[in-house]
Amino acid sequence: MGKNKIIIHVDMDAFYASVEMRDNPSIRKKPVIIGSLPHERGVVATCNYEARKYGVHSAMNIKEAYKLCPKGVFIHPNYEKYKKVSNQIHKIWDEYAIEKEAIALDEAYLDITDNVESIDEARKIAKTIKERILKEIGLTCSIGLSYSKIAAKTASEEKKPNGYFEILTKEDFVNLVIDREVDALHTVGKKSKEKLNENKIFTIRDIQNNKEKVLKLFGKRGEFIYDISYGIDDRELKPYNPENAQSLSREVTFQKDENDYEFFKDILFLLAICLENQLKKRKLHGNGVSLKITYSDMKTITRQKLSASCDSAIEIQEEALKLLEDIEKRSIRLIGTGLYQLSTQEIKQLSIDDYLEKDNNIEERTNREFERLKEKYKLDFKSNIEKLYQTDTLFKTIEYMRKHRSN
Ligand code: TTP
Ligand code: MG
Repeated sequence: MGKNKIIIHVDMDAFYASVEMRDNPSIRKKPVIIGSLPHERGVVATCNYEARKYGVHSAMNIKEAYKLCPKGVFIHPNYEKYKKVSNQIHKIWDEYAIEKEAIALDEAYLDITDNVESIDEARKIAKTIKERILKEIGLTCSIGLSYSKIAAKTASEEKKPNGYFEILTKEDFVNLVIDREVDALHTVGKKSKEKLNENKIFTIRDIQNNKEKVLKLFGKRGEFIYDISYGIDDRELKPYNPENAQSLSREVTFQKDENDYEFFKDILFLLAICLENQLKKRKLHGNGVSLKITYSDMKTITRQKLSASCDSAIEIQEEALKLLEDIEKRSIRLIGTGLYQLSTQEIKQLSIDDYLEKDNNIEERTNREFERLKEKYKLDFKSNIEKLYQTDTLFKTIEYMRKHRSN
């Protein structure tokens, strides 16, 4: 108590792209786009700053990226490699942080309050972290030094790439952002921005001057938005708990080999329902989905994919289906899906909007899927969901489905 917090937010620059550039000097000066290849379906995971000059950005359709930047070097992501690099980076961060909240492979908050006697010492730590990451790992990052999470994140973005910026007081935070648009606050996403704009609240100053309106529009969350507009943010870091660093998976071996890939979609949903249940019980988030297949000839393959959203059955199913799409299509004796990189927080920092939007959507999509299955198998999965959590019942149900499917 009493002592102000000192928090560092650190975020690697164009992370996946930078790793590829580091490992291949011939592409360093070119626009580099990580994601699908131009002739494939898919999106941009990230791109380097050269490619950003052409307007390319994360989550953009790959065809559009190609149109904007046909000379770009398009590369498939190599998650295993990024994970390894991420581990090295996190090790360096761990040496300085009393508490660390890992947000993503390439991003974290470090609480260094009890590690330093003065801001000067904090500055030295920030500088050392930047230097060590460059020297030992060969990558650049951007660092924000501040008194709170929100201001530290704002600071680290301020001078990106290879940036360093400090926001040491609430007043400095307010002075910096007050005339920016409302979504400069890292809790106001697209939807909230629209809602605020519809109510003639455009800037952070407008939030400050319209407390009543903001509270009316957003309820309890409005208080948070209002406080944040004054730089007030007392949120603690949520440290990673290594006890939870495990994975979960469910699989089923069919009584007879199967070649019906539509049927696998249904099975993946049921397996995902069990995973969702386990996840909720343990209050965890999954940050990656895996798929395991054993073909009739006993050849087994596993595929995995990091994903920002895989906490609900429907999301797990969707991610697993994407993995299924890319494998060799032949007869299968076992199918399984799993979650890995379990953590007490989600890997990507979603705005509250994203959460709301996601949640609405998820319920709807989940219900639609239950309806579809009910229609197809004449079974009410939704009302009997508890029973499906029991492996025995699950397997029996799947066998029943195998015999009674109608297409
Ligand atoms: P970010 O830190 O958001 O992006 P970045 O590191 O590539 O670029 P910068 O921070 O300099 O703006 O995300 C980290 C990695 O996460 C990114 O390299 C790729 C991955 N990612 C996706 O796969 N999809 C996405 O939509 C986003 C935003 C990131
Ligand atoms: Mg980054």
